[in-house]
Amino acid sequence: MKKIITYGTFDVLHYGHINLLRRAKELGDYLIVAISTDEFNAIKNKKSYYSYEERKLILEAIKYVDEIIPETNWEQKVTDVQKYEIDTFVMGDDWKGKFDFLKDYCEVIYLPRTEGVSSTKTKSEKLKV
Ligand code: C2G
Repeated sequence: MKKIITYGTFDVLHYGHINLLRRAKELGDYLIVAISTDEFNAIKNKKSYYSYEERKLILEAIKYVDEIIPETNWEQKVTDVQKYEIDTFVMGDDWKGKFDFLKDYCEVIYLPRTEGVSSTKTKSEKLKV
């Protein structure tokens, strides 16, 4: 069984996130998503509209997602890859190169981001229709 992992806040879920999750799942058989906790978001200087528990509840409903774990720090990726026997680490290419150190432990793939959508944009723009 080919296991994939990806990390993120996944706030105000949108089709950019869904494209990422679908493509990540297509790379293997089992997708683990490490969702940033509210405390780690503070470390990332990122605020989220939904709490960790709410973001987890939403992601659990996505058919591409097989398991959810908390992301509590920047350092956990190597141990996660070993602990969960991950074959492939996937992130959007806004992170291109940032996690290449994981290449010693698993395949590292950066996927093109979906243009034109972001949680920040969704939260700030006026309603269109
Ligand atoms: N994403 C995307 N297209 C968008 C927006 C986001 O492909 N229009 C991808 C991002 O590249 C990322 C994932 O969706 O791979 C989750 O995005 P965020 O919740 O913004 O994740 P981020 O805050 O970048 O956290 O340790 C890694 C960090 O936790 C990543």
